[in-house]
Amino acid sequence: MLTLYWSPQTRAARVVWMLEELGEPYQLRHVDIRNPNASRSDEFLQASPMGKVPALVDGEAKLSESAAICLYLADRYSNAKLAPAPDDSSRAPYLYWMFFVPSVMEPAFAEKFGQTTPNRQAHGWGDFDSMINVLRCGVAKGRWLLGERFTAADVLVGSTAYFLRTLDAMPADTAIDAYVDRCLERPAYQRAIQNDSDEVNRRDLGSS
Ligand SMILES: N[C@@H](CCC(=O)N[C@@H](CS)C(=O)NCC(=O)O)C(=O)O
Repeated sequence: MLTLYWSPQTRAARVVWMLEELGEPYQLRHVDIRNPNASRSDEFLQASPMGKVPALVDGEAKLSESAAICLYLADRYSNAKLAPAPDDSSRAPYLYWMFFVPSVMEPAFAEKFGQTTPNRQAHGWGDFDSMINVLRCGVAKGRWLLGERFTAADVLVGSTAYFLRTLDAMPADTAIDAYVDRCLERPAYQRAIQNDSDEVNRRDLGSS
């Protein structure tokens, strides 16, 4: 059984969506990240040396970083067809979007809302407005980032865009709004969002 180290209302929600899309059985292990003095299990820290959620344990495989986890799961559980095969040319845009979230979306967002000075040429993520423009073009091409095919890249990009929307940090944009709405229509995403709020209310899971 897959184990996801998780905390409510965090980036772990992305991986819950991914797991729901896969349809593989999994269990959540709560990590009390809001209490720095709470103990952390050895297994959690082996999977997540930074002590952050999400972290995944799948037998001998242990890893953290939400993008790495989604890449791992899509390849490891390939029956769900959430990743193009290495010899498929659409693997190239797939990888681009998988890396776009941690390499561009996240730092551009942190820069803008941390009110630090943008430097489009020097910073690897460009700046927030450039990031939004690239995202707008990417989601305007088809139903999903790779056209008709939904992949793990949509889990990462869609959940991050939705997160920005919930913070009122996403500029109004017809194409991005419609894309996020399409993501929200997916039953797996609805289950993941529901689970997150159920667990917020219950808080009865085992701790790390
Ligand atoms: N780059 C990481 C970021 C993970 C992250 O920052 N997680 C936050 C919650 S959203 C966390 O665990 N914070 C607690 C801490 O740093 O102690 C990823 O994408 O998984």
